[in-house]
Amino acid sequence: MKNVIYLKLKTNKTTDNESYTLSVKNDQITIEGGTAAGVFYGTQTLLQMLPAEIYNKERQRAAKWEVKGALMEDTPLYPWRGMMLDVARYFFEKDYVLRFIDMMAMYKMNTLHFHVVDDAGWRIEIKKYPKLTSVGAFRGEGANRVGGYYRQEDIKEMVAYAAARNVDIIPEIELPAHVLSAIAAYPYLSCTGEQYTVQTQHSISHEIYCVGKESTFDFLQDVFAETFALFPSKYIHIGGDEANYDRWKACPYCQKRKKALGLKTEKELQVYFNQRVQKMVKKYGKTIVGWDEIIEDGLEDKAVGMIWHDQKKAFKASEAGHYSVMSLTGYCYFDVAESNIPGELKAATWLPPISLEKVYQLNPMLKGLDEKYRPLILGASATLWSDQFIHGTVLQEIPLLNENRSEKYFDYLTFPRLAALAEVCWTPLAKQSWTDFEKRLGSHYKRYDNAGYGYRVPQPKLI
Ligand code: TNX
Repeated sequence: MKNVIYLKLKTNKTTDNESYTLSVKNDQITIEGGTAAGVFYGTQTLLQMLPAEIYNKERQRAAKWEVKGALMEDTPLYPWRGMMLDVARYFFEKDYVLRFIDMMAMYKMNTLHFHVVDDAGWRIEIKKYPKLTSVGAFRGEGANRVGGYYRQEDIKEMVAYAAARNVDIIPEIELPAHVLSAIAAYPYLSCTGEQYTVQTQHSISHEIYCVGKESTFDFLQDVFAETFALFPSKYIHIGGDEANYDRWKACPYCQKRKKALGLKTEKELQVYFNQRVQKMVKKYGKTIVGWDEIIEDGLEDKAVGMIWHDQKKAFKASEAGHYSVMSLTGYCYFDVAESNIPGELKAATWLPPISLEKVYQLNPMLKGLDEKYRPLILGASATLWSDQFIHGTVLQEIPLLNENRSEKYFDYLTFPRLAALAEVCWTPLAKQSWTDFEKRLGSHYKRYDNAGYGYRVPQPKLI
């Protein structure tokens, strides 16, 4: 047949099922993938070869649908190409999440880490614990009350939408810290049992789940059961970061537990907590993912550490046989400003700028890491934290946001840094080139313009 586009599954399957071949001839285009994912990635490449206007629903009809002849074989360098969206601190409506999935799919990113629990908000409906959302999803009083959550139906829609674009959504059910929203809803989950309110300012609450009471584990068991019915991912992110042990130290239940287990430190208690959760979710066939705090000490089964503190954590994780995903604060924190040029839009200010070029310099296979650990390095994941958006301080500073277009600002933080991250995760090292990437940036901007995405044009360097 002439003038057709063939989408095919390879008959002789390769081991890498995300790969594809694409051939463009005079009268026929063929995309062949090891799996549907491979075919999908081939179509994304084809879209990029067409004029940028095709990304715009109104302009696409008038565009000249012409593609240059081509023959290519393409395979991703890493299997985990991710982005984290912090919907807990700033509630992103479902439509933005769907749009964000589109933004990822355009770049063949396949993992959305969904930060749905934090001190400032609990975002997913759990039917057995309705207060998690009726109380935990909202903060502030009267006219200042803000928030929102996703009903289970919304989650199903997002998961299906993502799956159709080969994006796996991994929910993060934070524990034991960053959970004031849950504690405000069900005070018995904390050590003191006192009534708290959902966090309205950014700081990390000292209230954490009580590790001494069995009721904490019963609660988590129920939450996981409902969560797993919604998210088919083989992974569950359990947070594990930044636990302050003040409450455990003063809690008779926690101290009794510590003594009974013969543990010396509260840190060991957290390891015990993680181990119990790991066992709990294993029954559902899930592998735990956590911030690098969780992979430091003896977990029974393999886990995935999201390396954020520093590279040494990845070395430790690898030596212990755990997997690593790079979310390093020096490369992957997209809430951080891109330069220190006066007037630069900023979200998080606790870290030095992360320029586009810096993102491009990330190599998940860290320098000095023994080659034998390569299979344990799964890839990279950038974070879009929203803690600075809690009280509108950043909102007022940034003109884009004054028009109540905060989502555009998140686009601005994401693009084109996401393009750099995608290339770092996908393209063979020998073919990565910053100067070449820079030259191609213009074509990315045209696509953003047409798709209606916000983005930041890198500024000249300050001398
Ligand atoms: C650190 S990275 C955090 C988050 C903040 C972020 C702000 C990590 C595991 N925790 O709670 O939102 O910095 O950049």
